[in-house]
Amino acid sequence: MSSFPQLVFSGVQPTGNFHLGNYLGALVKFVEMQDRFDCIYCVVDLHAITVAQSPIELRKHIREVTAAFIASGIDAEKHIVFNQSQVSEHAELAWVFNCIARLGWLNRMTQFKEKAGKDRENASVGLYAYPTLMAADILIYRATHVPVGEDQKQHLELTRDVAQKFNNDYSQSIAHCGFGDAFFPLPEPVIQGPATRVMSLRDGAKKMSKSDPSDYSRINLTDDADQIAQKVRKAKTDPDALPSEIAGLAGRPEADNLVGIFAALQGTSREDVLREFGGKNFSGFKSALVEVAVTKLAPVGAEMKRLQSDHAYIDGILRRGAERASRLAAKNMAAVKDILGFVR
Ligand code: AQP
Repeated sequence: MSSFPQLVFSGVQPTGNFHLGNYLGALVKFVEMQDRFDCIYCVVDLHAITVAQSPIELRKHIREVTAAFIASGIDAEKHIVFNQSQVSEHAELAWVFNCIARLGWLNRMTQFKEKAGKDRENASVGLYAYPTLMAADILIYRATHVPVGEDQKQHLELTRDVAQKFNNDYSQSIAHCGFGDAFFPLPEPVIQGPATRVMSLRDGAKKMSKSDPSDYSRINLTDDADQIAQKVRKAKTDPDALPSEIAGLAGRPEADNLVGIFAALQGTSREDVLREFGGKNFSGFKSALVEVAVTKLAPVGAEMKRLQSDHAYIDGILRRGAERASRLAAKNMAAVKDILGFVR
């Protein structure tokens, strides 16, 4: 298959309660990858409206996520940071992909089943078609690498299926238009590290999530030192001491989760954490976890709060990023139209 220049794309929804799972599962990797790749990081506001949003809150959350990107260390001069709705080619390519993807593929998506719940008939068409828009977000830039949390793995597989089917269905036209044997790369998910699936602090079987009604289930990036300390101290655990080996975490989801969070925040492995805390009880471990969490997160949260109130600064980043993204997206969309046989 043709080779493609390496390019990173990922997105975060502006749906409020930006939490530790989003930070460790996505943002930390966004920052790491920016030294090695050209990167495009997107605030995916079109995805946010697949469920009801208040316009005032949505505007606030778009700025909040952008501020989180910058406060975490993403360089918006070197890389591209923008919000999805400012680049119309995302929605345009999503329509093309709605005509490529099969109903059977979308029917298998577990995120739709979870989010639609029992009231499936009342879910929006947008929520159902979410994965084809996500495929368009990535493929409109012909991106090759996508850093995400574990929960997005299935959507990434669908993105690869869409790219592969487009390349197959239009192979002759792709060659005729001068793009060799494939127009779209098959993007690689980048799901690595000790915290690819951070769990709720109240229930080790549930993912830490923005929409959990209990604020004690998650650490928000904007929580101050006291709130972080309270949430860690109240986090659910079991009565046993911490094990010295990874195998000892089996069947102990809450302990496993806190060890993973500690390792990710400290930049070490779970093995190292257990080497230090194996045999000790949770109260000492939680105190150490509070210390590392406050040291790591409180400065990011404070900077995020400062930046998000500077609307002119944040909106300027998004506008300039959108101009740069639009140039890339327009070129690729024009090629897709030629491949499909549209007259332009
Ligand atoms: N708990 C998590 N652990 C690790 N990574 C996670 N991500 C989300 N939750 C966790 C990753 O964060 C990135 C941005 O996610 P998103 O904004 O697309 O939202 P989401 O996955 O819908 O986030 P939530 O918290 O799970 O929201 P709700 O409650 O609405 O379902 C993605 O890379 C995601 O993998």
